[in-house]
Amino acid sequence: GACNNESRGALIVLEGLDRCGKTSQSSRLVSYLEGLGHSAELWRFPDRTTSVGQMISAYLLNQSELDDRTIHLLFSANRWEKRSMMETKLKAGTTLIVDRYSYSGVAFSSAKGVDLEWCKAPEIGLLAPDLVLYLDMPPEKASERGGYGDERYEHLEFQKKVAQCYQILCDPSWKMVDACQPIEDVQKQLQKIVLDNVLACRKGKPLSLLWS
Ligand code: Z5A
Repeated sequence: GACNNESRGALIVLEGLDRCGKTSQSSRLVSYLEGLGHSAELWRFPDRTTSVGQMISAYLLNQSELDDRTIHLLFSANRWEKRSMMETKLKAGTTLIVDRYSYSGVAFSSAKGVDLEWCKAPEIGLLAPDLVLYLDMPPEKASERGGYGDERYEHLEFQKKVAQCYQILCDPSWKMVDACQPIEDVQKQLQKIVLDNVLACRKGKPLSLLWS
């Protein structure tokens, strides 16, 4: 109802290449918001704790092989299985800081050559983020950071393709932040953008749906 909507939380998504700092920045943002007295939670996709998430995790760890479209739909299903909880939390006033979302889904699958519109289709009807923060970093730099592990997509050549797909996907509403800066400088820039957005959502900005 109107009353709930007036105090809803914000749906804030962090996107970017592997190693750009999403995880570090997301957890700092949650602490920052909690420090200001806002209710906030850290979410991440894939959520490897569900049964769908365990299939995704095995695939990423190269423990299973799946057709490109099959794994794409599993990543999407992993968001769908969390959708109602997401809406409940937002309407109860909790801001969700989400480490990767539908944009990762589309960028990574289309980087393999799967048609972009086909990739977007199963995401239609999920909650649209109020804010997308893109941690911008050249793939070469990201690959130097802490080194890649053994997961499936952690290769420079593939990350370059993913970066190109993100460029196709991004729209003018995305906030691009230079992720090559020191961790505290990136955090300061994110904090200001995030706080403005949280306050706008509290004032009654309506929730909307992907893909619009
Ligand atoms: N994927 C998909 O295909 N489809 C989908 O729908 C979704 C995902 C949702 C798993 O994601 C893979 O799934 C991912 C996309 C695909 N594959 N790839 N690549 P994940 O979330 O589990 O993995 P990740 O996103 O690649 O996480 P990550 O490697 O942990 O990266 P990060 O979270 O962006 O970075 P970080 O852990 O915060 O930082 C990395 C290191 O850099 C660490 O040592 C930090 O201390 C350091 N760091 C961070 N910031 C800085 C700054 N500013 N300066 C210096 N050093 C820094």
